[in-house]
Amino acid sequence: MATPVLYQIHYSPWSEKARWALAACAVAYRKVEYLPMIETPLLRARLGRWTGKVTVPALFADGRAYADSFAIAQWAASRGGVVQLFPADRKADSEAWNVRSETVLAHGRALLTPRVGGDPAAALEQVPKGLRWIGPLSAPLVAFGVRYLRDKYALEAVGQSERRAAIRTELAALRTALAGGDHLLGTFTYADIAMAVALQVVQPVGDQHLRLGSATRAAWRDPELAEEFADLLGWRDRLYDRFRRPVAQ
Ligand SMILES: N[C@@H](CCC(=O)N[C@@H](CS)C(=O)NCC(=O)O)C(=O)O
Repeated sequence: MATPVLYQIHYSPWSEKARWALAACAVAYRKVEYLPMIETPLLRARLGRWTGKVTVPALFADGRAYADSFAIAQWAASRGGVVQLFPADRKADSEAWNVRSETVLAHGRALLTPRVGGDPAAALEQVPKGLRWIGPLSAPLVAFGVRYLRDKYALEAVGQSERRAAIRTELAALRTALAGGDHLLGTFTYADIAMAVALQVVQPVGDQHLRLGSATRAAWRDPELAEEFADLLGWRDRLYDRFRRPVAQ
């Protein structure tokens, strides 16, 4: 079998959900870092999708494309491995936790994008290393990127306090379901991965697990939510330390 190829954005939580699932199932793959906006036509061509939204992660494996983190995780699980990421009798629960994860991430993206764009140091860190030579053109490029995300994901359609309230609802459900325990479905599963990674938009996990520029790291933290959900951040950190292993490539 040809090596699967994962188009990803290294700092994006959606890509991290896919990478964690692939690693948990010990699937080896090659990563391709995707440049939003600039490489959209390339990704469209590879996916054969000329209309509608295209996003990463996208995995190309077995002659097929899996263009969503959840589909990628399910494909990884179908490859076998020692952990059972999707217990057969908990299908609806796995799906429901992924929906909660997507809700947190979507609202989180809308909260953090203006923080990143509004901080010159964080904005500069968004420019890929290979493009840093553009120097003073970085600021307008990042401002363009923020507008692109604002329009593509309707970031201003809902107010900030409503977004925080929506995140609170999901995280309160997580707290209740965990009830001080380690796992949502009894053992380590994709439900844990989905919710642990969603907490990235509350406060990023440590650099040993996901490297971020220091200004980016600060901008991704939502002080209000981080304080309120410190217990869940502790759960997330423990889960990472125990279960997030890099895959041999
Ligand atoms: N539901 C999708 C969402 C993926 C998503 O929103 N990806 C964003 C990550 S920041 C993306 O591709 N952004 C770059 C772009 O939109 O061009 C998944 O789970 O894979």
